[in-house]
Amino acid sequence: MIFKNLDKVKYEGPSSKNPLAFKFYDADRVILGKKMSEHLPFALSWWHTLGANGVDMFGRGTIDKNLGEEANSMALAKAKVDAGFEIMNKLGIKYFCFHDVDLVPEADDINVTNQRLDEISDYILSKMANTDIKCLWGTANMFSNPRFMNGAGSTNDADVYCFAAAQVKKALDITVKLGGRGFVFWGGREGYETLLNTDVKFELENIARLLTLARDYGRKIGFKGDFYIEPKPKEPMKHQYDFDAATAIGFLKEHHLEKDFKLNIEANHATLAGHTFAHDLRIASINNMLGSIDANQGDYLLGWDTDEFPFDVYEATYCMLEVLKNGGLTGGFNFDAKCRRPSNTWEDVLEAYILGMDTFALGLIKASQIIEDGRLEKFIKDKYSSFNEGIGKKIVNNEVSLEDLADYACAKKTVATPQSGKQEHLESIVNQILFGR
Ligand code: XUL
Ligand code: CO
Repeated sequence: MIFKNLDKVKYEGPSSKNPLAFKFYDADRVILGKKMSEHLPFALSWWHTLGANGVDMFGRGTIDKNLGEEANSMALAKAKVDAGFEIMNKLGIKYFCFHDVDLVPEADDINVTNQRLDEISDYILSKMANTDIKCLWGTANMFSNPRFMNGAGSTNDADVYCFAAAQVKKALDITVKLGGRGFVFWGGREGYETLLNTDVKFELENIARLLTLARDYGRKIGFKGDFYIEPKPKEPMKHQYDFDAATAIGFLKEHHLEKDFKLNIEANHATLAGHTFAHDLRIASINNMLGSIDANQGDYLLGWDTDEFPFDVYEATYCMLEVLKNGGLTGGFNFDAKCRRPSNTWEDVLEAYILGMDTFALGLIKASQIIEDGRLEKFIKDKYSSFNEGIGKKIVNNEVSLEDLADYACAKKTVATPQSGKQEHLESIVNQILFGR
């Protein structure tokens, strides 16, 4: 056990000074007719929480996460399961997400890795049996092993393509075995550095083939959940094919995958693409493809994926506004986030989760207040009201030709500038709701 003296992290309210208590996340509190815990199906990320040890390009790890076991051993893999379930139980987190090779050490022979995956998934199932903890999603790591240096679905090497397929097959088997809600494809190596050595059209078609084969296999073995693409514009590659939500949606529609696939939107990926987090959520949502969220945040001064635990309440509020308007998520909120390198204790990990969960609880509370207040929604509705009658109504009903519109404009001779966009007025309402109550 990691936290011997801690039973459960409890809700103590905004004035509590206990670092190991929730200040805002009150699982049973009802917001807009649903419990907070139902609005916010939080998930633990196996890789950051049980794997990441603070290593960066310039230095070794700062926290020992070997839990008293030998590195790269099955004993450590099992100890991680115990630690993961302890952390989830203590925080009241009901879901977890994993890559295949987060769960077990990868062997040279893929058959040995697969046996290890069978063994560890049996162990995870036995742990799940005594709890209400479930799997949010699984994925195949097709970016760490050197064989994927030229891509996985986009590789030039047909044998490597088969290894990608074998990993996807096994990761799907394990995800289905653990009852996962979803299955993620994050194309970390699906991209390129230079056109001088790349056939972009061929690579995109081969990626689509792999996704189609995965979809067909998943449905064949009874996977009922959603497949997800997780867009990211760059890092590790210079150009990544799943640049952002709009690009991934276009790709999925082109290859007739939009019924089986949704998107897993990550905050820090959206901002790397030059968007706000809320923008990518909105684009996914209006296409009925907002499936799940990787809840983290980036740093405005750094141009890479810092995967910080979210503390920005504005961002969380705008995120939850999109989620509420979307009618919730079929997936959940996975903290694809890690502690800063100098935060090098298990207690820091626990506090980081408390921070993230409290931030999203605040986001939910404030987004629900914005909806109940109604001023923002009314403003937007009124803004487009010229399309409710007259020529506007005819336009949205597709009853007019371009000549009709030109005749209308010429008959009017001139037009006044439209009404004010009132951005500052609206921002002031948001601040009033965030801080005035
Ligand atoms: C990488 C990233 C991944 C995916 C799953 O930036 O976000 O951890 O979430 O492969
Ligand atoms: Co992610």
